[in-house]
Amino acid sequence: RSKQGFTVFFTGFSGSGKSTIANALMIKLMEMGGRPVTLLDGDLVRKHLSSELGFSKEHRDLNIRRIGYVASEITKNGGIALCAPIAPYAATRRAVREDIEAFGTFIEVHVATSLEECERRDRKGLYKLAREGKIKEFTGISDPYDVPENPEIRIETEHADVDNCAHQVILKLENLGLI
Ligand code: GGZ
Repeated sequence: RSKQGFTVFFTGFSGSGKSTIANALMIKLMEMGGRPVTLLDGDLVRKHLSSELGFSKEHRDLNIRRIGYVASEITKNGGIALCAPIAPYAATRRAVREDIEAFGTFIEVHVATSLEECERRDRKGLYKLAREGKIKEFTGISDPYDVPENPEIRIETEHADVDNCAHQVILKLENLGLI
């Protein structure tokens, strides 16, 4: 009997490491073979599915609900969906969880890199622009982020390398009998 589908949903600040960990996880899962793995990365979703959207609460919610819908279809068909948007609103994350749990397992992963650390790294220079007011509604600076209260996994990236972070997710998936 083939295994059920599932969605791993990463949430965290810009620059927290969501995409990097999700990519490393995707490679590990693909190497295991068997089931298709789809990565719905924040950047690519914004480009291909949500190009008309900005960063108001309404637009972020629409973006997240679209990601949730695609992930639920993948999950329904027995696949693996990895999502990596900021997803700042707890209520919206809960709605996506409900959409997906109708068909399979939802694993919320809080990439808990602190705002201070994300801003210190500032890989894309966006925090600087946000501080200068050149980017409005920037998550953590001038827009909210609801810290997940009960994620299935919380990753403290300041104490682990990328491979180790991805491995933490693999262990959880094994424990749940999903892989
Ligand atoms: C947050 C923004 C903003 C604002 C542009 N706030 O590090 P990045 O660049 O590549 O990731 C961020 C990405 C956030 O898009 P998401 O689709 O993940 O957000 S949400 O889940 O809230 O819909 C950042 C960039 O877009 N970016 N402006 N104002 N991040």
